[in-house]
Amino acid sequence: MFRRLLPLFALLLMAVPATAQDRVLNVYNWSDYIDPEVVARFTRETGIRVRYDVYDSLETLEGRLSAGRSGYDIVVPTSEPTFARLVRAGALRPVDRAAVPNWTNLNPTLMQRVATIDPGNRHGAIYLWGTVGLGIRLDRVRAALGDVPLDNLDILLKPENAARLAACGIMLMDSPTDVLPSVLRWLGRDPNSSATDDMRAAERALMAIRPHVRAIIASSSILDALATGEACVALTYSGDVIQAAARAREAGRGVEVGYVMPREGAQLWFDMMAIPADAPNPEAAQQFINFLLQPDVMAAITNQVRYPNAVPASQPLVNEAVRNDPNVFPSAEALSRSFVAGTPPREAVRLRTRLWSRFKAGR
Ligand code: N2P
Repeated sequence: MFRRLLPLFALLLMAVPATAQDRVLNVYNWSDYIDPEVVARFTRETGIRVRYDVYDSLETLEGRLSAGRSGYDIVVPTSEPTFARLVRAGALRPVDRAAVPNWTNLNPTLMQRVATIDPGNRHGAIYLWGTVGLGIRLDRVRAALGDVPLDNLDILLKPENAARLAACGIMLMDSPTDVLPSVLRWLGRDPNSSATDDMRAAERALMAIRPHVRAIIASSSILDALATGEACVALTYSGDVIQAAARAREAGRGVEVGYVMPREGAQLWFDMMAIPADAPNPEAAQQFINFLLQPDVMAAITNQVRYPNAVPASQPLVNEAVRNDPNVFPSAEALSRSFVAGTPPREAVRLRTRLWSRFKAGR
């Protein structure tokens, strides 16, 4: 009897997926940075379950990854500084292009830009990109500041403006990595400088507005505060502001949010899909990257989170309102004034972190 059943057992074993772990993909991505339906579709099509965790600053991501053994299969660091550091440290696994045929959908010009820190684009593909700027409550800022141009960081960084807007609610995302370059640029200095003199100037500028700042908080909380109207002026990521504006409109409570891409030159960033060297399930990670690089999938993501992607064939599938929004897709002219942050050396990072602690503490 047992003998006769053996072949049946063998068949049953073959039908069951190799191991439970093979069927789970561990993703660590930014908050509010994907269309949840896309993740559900990946599971439907592949049978791979997705465990999805989020972070909302590069500092948090780096802290989590620097310990090693994060257990993640997919991470989404910004090209500089985080992705660059991970590549240099050998902490990422080269992507097997044969397993990612949709790689050819990527915009070669954009990929060329990130090849400077990842020669040959071996370790990552651009997921989404965007700028750093201000989310503002248009009517309130207009009322407080009068008829001044609302297209640059003077709104936030000129102490007399900050004083007028204090009651209305000023916030900054809690990330020296993604805030200091814009402050330096506004000061007319090199956004990537670590020179003592430049650091002092940035600290003076931040300290001068500190009494007027209501909160220095995670970018995800800034998104919420903009959507509810609790923040009147907030320095954060472009698409987060545009998502907040949409949420505010839907809520119908008269909160009107606009995005300001700094005229003096906005910080431009690229977020990379990458696989940690010790990922438990690199095959599933590659399947996920390949899945995301489909034009219709990327269009769904851009439509949901209001960040541009790097798959040109997705463009016709992006909603017209999103496609024509110059805050989502900056003009060539705005891009020509933008800058990309670099990768400061370790000692400079320490200086910046200390500066930031003093700024947060207000002394
Ligand atoms: C999404 C944050 C955008 C990523 N909430 C910034 N690189």
